[in-house]
Amino acid sequence: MSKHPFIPLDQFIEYPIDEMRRRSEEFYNLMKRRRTVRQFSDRDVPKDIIENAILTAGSAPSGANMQPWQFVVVSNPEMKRQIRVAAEEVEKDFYDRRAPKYWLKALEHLGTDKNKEYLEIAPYLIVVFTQRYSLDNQGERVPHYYLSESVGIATGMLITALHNAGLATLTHTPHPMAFLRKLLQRPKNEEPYILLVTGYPADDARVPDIQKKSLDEISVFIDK
Ligand code: IYR
Repeated sequence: MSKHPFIPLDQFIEYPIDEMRRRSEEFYNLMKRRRTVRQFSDRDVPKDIIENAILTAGSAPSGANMQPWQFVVVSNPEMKRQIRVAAEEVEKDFYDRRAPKYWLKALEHLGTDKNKEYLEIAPYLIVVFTQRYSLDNQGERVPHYYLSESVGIATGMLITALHNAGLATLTHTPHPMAFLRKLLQRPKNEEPYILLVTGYPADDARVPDIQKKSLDEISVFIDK
């Protein structure tokens, strides 16, 4: 017998075609309502909803099932303040000096700037870290594989789960992000990947009038 046991796939559900179609439409209709927001309410969100979303993210496929991610959930006001201060420092440098003109031009219609007030206002900041390796029982390094693919998939599932629960998110990628590892005291095998600002949108939140590409633009089908 193999020393790696396999079990039956008894959790797969096959739906009748009509139901598949209905589910695919309903899910699309749900997901296309997701918008990135930059104005958050300070209303609290029950922690167990965040926990369920993280469990969903943690169910993502990953290279060799190494699950090379760590989610640091910050609701502590002082830590949020410190993250805001540090993020605004790097963003100020980005907007005032580092960013080439064409990049700033590409961002213009989104209304972004160096002010990151929402990092203090939103009830949760979920900081996603990649883990480059883990340590086995002997303290030996176990390499992880396909980090950005794995953590990217998990982050997509996290955003989806939070939206499905009725929460808004903003994917924030301050650059450079090393300050997050320091502030959150993460070990040296971890690197910040993305920060998800999470909560309810502000009552008067406004979003840019932007469109998604059509199916024709984003796909090609090589038919039978
Ligand atoms: N990280 C900066 C700039 C920024 C860059 C891109 I590309 C965006 O889609 C949005 C923002 C910021 O957070 O403002």
